[in-house]
Amino acid sequence: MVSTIPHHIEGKDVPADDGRYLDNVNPWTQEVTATLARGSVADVNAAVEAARRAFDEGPWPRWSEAERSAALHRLADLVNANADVLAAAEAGDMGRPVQSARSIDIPRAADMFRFFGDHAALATGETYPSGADHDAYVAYRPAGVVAAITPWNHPLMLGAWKIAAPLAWGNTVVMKPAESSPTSAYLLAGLAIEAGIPRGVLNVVQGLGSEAGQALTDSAGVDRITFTGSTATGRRVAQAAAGNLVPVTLELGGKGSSIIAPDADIELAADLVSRAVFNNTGQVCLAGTRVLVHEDIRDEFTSRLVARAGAWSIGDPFADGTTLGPLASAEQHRRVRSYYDRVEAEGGAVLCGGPGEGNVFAPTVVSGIDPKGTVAQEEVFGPVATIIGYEGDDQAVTLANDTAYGLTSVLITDSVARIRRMVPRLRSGTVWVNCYQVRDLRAPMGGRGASGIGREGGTFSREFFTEPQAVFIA
Ligand code: TXE
Repeated sequence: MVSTIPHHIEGKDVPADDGRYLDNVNPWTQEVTATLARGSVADVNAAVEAARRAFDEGPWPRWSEAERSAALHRLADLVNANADVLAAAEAGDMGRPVQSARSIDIPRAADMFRFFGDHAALATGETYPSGADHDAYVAYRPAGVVAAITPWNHPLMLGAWKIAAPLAWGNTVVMKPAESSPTSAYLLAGLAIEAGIPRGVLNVVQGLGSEAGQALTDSAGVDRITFTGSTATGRRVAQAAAGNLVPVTLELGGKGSSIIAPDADIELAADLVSRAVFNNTGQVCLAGTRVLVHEDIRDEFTSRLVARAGAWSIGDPFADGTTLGPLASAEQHRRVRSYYDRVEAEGGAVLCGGPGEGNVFAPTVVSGIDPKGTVAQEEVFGPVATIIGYEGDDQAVTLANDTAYGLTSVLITDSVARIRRMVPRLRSGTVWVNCYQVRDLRAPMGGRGASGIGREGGTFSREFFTEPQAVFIA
């Protein structure tokens, strides 16, 4: 595995311009496993200029959609062929169990390159019959240089999600992975070259958000910004984008509700909630952590959820059989711990779980918490389920909508009437009924309120990463 992680600019490994490096820490062993380039303004400018040259002068935007799609399929093949090393990168950087990365994150990342390549190659546009005198149609021109800023919770999978669509539509990209998960993006950039994607099309700058990330979003050479991360940083990114009048999509935090109706299949509900809240040690923006349970079934549901919480196998992300790793960093552990420490003051009782050694945090079930308190309102981003009882559908909807966020909701019920009545009233970008985390790359992904601005996926990505041009021919 790499011991120094450089930038990747114009197809080459590039050291930090000013020679400064950051430590990459394994969250399980808490040892420094590598150093990474601490990107400066000069590094960011070099990457943006390389992307600009590749866009203005290189072949990529001029290839047909089918040629680009073929290249993205080759990249997908290489991602799958290198699944072991990529999964090890995620495990070492942020503690994702290597088995989960190997079986879920890496193949999903590969699928994204295939899907968006095909989607662009198969897309059609509208024509506008305008009498005998003119032909008119819309063409989707690539927007230019795309800045993609990615988080650390599923580094490769969310990285692929941010870059596959802009690449498919003929843009060039400068990617800034999170400072705590630099490795998989660096490896991916090398695989892109191997796949025959021209130099300068996919550049990766490493470094801190406040330095490299800020410089990238401030850059006047960028035409689009796509960001996934926290709401606080999203606001800063939006301000930088406003300065240059650059379109931006923000996929920010979430505080999703899982509503368990009185007619729900309780076994299914406990299973879905356990996965929705504890998977990836709770570091998932889509997690349905506000568990709203009808009072009639609350006790039974709670005891089944507690049983499931204890069934996860926490351990070394590299070990066979580990289903949950540690939290991704000591900082993340401190943050989750600070919410955990407030549970009692906010009226709640911890039924199971809590902090363990090092960065370990065991699946935690909390009951009786004040729905207006910080633990029930702010994104904990750790494996903490808060159970809140309710008595009627209206109250459930009110509670579900009573947060600043609006990313996802889960509804578990056997009643079609209830589904039809409640779903339209849920203020969230995605609603899963009797399921969780079903993704379809054609569907819009994004949130309302503090969960962000804009949608990506299928044609939604096309609208964002292209400049639609209306053409009238006499
Ligand atoms: O996120 P940041 P942090 C939430 C989650 C978590 C909290 C803090 O609640 O506990 O955010 O995580 C880059 N200009 N989510 O502090 O800072 C940064 O380098 C440009 C939810 O790690 O938002 C990284 O690449 N970029 C979320 C990326 O932004 C900047 C995933 C995300 O980091 C920047 C992550 C700046 N000024 C955290 N500052 C989700 N939606 O899944 C930082 N960055």
